Order: sequence, then structure tokens, then C-alpha cells
Amino acid sequence: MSEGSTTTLDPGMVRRFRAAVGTEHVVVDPEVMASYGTDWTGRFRGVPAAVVRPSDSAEVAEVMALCRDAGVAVVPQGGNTGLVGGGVALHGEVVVSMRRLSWIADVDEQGGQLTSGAGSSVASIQAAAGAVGWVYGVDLGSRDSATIGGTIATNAGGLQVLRHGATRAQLLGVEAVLGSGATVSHLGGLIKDNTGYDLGALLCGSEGTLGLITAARLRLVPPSPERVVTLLAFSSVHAATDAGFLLRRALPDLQSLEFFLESGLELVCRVTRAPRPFPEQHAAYLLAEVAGQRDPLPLVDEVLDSVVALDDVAVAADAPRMAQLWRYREGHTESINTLGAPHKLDVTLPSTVLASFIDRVPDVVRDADPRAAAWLFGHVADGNVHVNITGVDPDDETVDDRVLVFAAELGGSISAEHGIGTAKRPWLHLNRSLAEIGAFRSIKAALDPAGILNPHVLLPPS
Ligand code: FAD
Ligand code: 2HG
Ligand code: ZN
Repeated sequence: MSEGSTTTLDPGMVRRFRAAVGTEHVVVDPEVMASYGTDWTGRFRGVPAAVVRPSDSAEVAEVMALCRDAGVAVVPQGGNTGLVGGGVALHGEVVVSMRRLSWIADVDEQGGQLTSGAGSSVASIQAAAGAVGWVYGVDLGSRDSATIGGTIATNAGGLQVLRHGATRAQLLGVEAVLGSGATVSHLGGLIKDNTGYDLGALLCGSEGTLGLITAARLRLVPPSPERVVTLLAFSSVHAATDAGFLLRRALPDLQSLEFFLESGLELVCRVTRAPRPFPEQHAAYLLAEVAGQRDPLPLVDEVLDSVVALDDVAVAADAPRMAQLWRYREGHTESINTLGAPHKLDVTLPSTVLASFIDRVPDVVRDADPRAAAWLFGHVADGNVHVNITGVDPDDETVDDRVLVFAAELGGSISAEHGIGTAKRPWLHLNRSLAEIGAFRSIKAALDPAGILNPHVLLPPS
């Protein structure tokens, strides 16, 4: 989906940006801006009016004040790994890249907390937590590029939501420059703090529409050093999801429970040249990671004995083999991208209809467009299915409509963890009432009165 509109910034504005952040951190060269104008999938492309790269929250506030006074629209950008077209300038906006705010400070080794600038990568926070004997509870395939600010803005989920919750559950406080230009900062890290509205929780999941997040106080969790990863094969989706429900109840130390199908496995093996995990083909696969203080293997073995419908199993207890099993699941996103820019429809379903949704969605897709192929995988413990569609034009939303309506009819959400972005805002009404959308608009008007922060994201046009 590319938008033709480009905006030429008033030279005075470029001068003021340069005075605020330094000449070399205001980019107007189209070639250099290209990577800031295209999303990770290649489906969403635009040309920013400029890319501005502040280094700290004072510079962010200065840039925001300039944009507010001039009525210039802003797209905040972190690692640009978002999958719903929310972080690229599709309408000639100014991209404010937050990547230079990549500091880590005030590490509380005793209490298990740290403060991070918005631009730190998730991997760098994981490493900083590990260095003092703690763990950051969010992990996702884009860990090396996705930023703390971007993961807060999208309330990113990932591979351990089952154990630690999504990003919002890790937040003890946030600092942000609101659309109004005001800076709000609440980084004290108190575990209990009922002193009014939780602005951090509100900014989390706001997708850059209310404020530019500049820093966050994050809670850390204790490590679970003893790990086992298993890949389980089933002859049907129902058998796999039933086994998943059993594993959740029987394994208190389960920290990831993921699924994929034979077609996805075959693609990943072809693209990544990984050997097939089992001699036979199977309809559905579960990948389970169990981690605790003691070796989980005896309990895992015992529980797997009670999974009657299990067709085959691979168990890994050493790091290289665990990484190999994870690759079958994590390799999906990049492998699907080799087929052309996919439409990504990240939905959640109630547990009661999860298996039938997965079984029926390929027909829904084919009925909508016979050229389309559906690739299904995701975080089964969260009811989260990543429906990826290939073979359709970037702008053709027929399949998107059918799948999102189908998910909503079954009581599901049209966005589990990636957000609404620009990709799904026509369908927000499927999950949110007019009254809720009205409340969203009031909040937006209060925090971003000029309406300049990500004006084409999340909220449908009024
Ligand atoms: P960007 O893509 O730069 O921006 C995302 C949104 O946040 C945009 O709307 C942008 O305007 C806004 N934003 C960014 N920074 C700020 C800021 N500082 N202040 C205010 N607004 C801001 N997502 C999951 O939830 N779970 C997964 O398991 C997962 N796995 C992934 C695997 C791969 C291989 C890839 C490519 C993506 C994956 N994602 C996943 C999606 C993506 O990584 C997340 O949405 C992530 O949170 C985006 O972070 P980012 O820094 O790249 O943000
Ligand atoms: C994952 O779980 C990510 O791997 C990406 O959320 C999902 O590529 C996708 O659709
Ligand atoms: Zn995911």
C-alpha cells in the first residue's frame, strides 16, 4: 500500500529541526529516507517529508513543539518492525526516529527493575537484565531491532505472554512528550502506586497517536535457567489444540506454547534449508518451552505420556537443538516474506472456537480470492492466530475483510498484538462500539489537540 502524497517542508522548518537536533540528524535526502519510508513487510511505502532523529527527551520535546506550532504531522518510529503500517509516513508526514534514545540507567539489581530510553532494542534490555541476574519478560522474533518505545506503543506480546503477560504488564512507569507538547514523566518504579490515571498504561498500545514515548521503567522477572523445548506433531488441528489445553494445565512452568501447520513447516524448511524435524508429514505442530528452577524433563516426559493423540515428538534439552526447534516456528515470518508482501491479519479467538477457526479460515480466504494462500501460525496459548495472506495485491482488502469479519463473528479480536495501524482501522468497529471510539477520540483530542500525532493510524476517519 503506497501513498503518493509527498510533502515538501518549508525550509525554515528544516532549519529549526537542525537547530534542535543537529544538522546531521535531519534527513531530507530521499535515498537515505527510503528505509524509514518502507515497512518491514514491504507492503506499506511512503515518502517522509523529513526524518528527524533526536537524542534525548528535551530534543524530542523541542521537535514536538515545532511540529505542533506549525501543524506538521508526525509519525513516531522505533525499530520499524511493526506489521500494520503504523510507523511509516504514508501521507508525507515527518518521521521522528527514536532510535538514538538507546540508553539504559538506574538498574535496581535488588528490586529487579531498570529504566530504558525508548530507542533501546528489546535484545539490549534482555542482555542488561541478564547481566544482573534477571530476565526481561518480553521476547519476540524482532528482538534485535524492535525498540522498547515501539513495543510499548504497540503493547507487543510475543513468545512468553503466557508466563509474564504482554508489554503493558512489564511497565512500572513511562516518560513521554504528548501531542500537546507537555512532557509527562513517572519513572519512580513503585510497585504499588494508586495515584490517579495510569498514563503509562494508556500510552501503551496507543500506537504513537497520543505521545512520543521517550523512556520507561520496566519490571524484570526472575530467571528460569532449566529449559526444555519440545516439538509435537498431530494429525489434526483439533488434536493439537486439545493437547495444548492439557499442557497448560499440567505444566505450571510452561512459558511458550506455539503452533504452526504442515504448509508453513514445509515453506520454512525450503527457505531456511533446515532439515525436516520428522520423517512423516503431520497436519499440525505445537512447540512448547518449559523453564523453571529444576530440570523440567521428568515432568514433561510424564505429561507427554498422557497426550494420547500425539503422532511424533522431538525433545531438546541443549541450547543448539532448542534453537533448531525454535527456528521452525520463528522462521515463518521471514519465509513468508519471500513469497511477496503479505497481508498480516493477527487475530485472537476464544479457546472454544480456536481449532474450528484455524480449520475453516483457508476456505474463507479461497472463497474471497482463489489466488490467495493462507499461512497460519501463532501463539496458541493466547488464542492468537497469525493469518498471513499471500498472492493478493497490497491494496486489495477483500480477503482482509472476510477474515476479520469471520474472526469477529466468532467472538475474536481483529488485533491480538500487532495493533490496528493503518492496515486495520476500517475494521475497528468490529471490536469497539461507537461509544468506545468516541471515548478514544476525546482522549486523543485532550492529549494531541492539534491532531498531528500519527493522524492516519488506529482511529478511523470521523
Ligand atoms: P515501529 O515499527 O517503529 O513502530 C510501531 C508503532 O509504534 C508505530 O505506530 C509507531 O508510530 C509507534 N512508535 C514507535 N516508537 C514509538 C515511541 N517511542 N513513542 C510512540 N510511538 C512509537 N509483535 C508482537 O507483538 N509479537 C511478536 O511475536 C512479534 N514478532 C515479530 C517478529 C518479526 C520477525 C517481526 C518483523 C515483527 C514482529 N512483531 C511482533 C511486530 C513488531 O516487532 C512489534 O510490533 C514491535 O513492538 C514494534 O517495535 P518497533 O520499535 O519496531 O516499532
Ligand atoms: C510472530 O509471532 C510475530 O512471529 C509475527 O508476531 C507474526 O509474521 C507474523 O504475522
Ligand atoms: Zn506473534
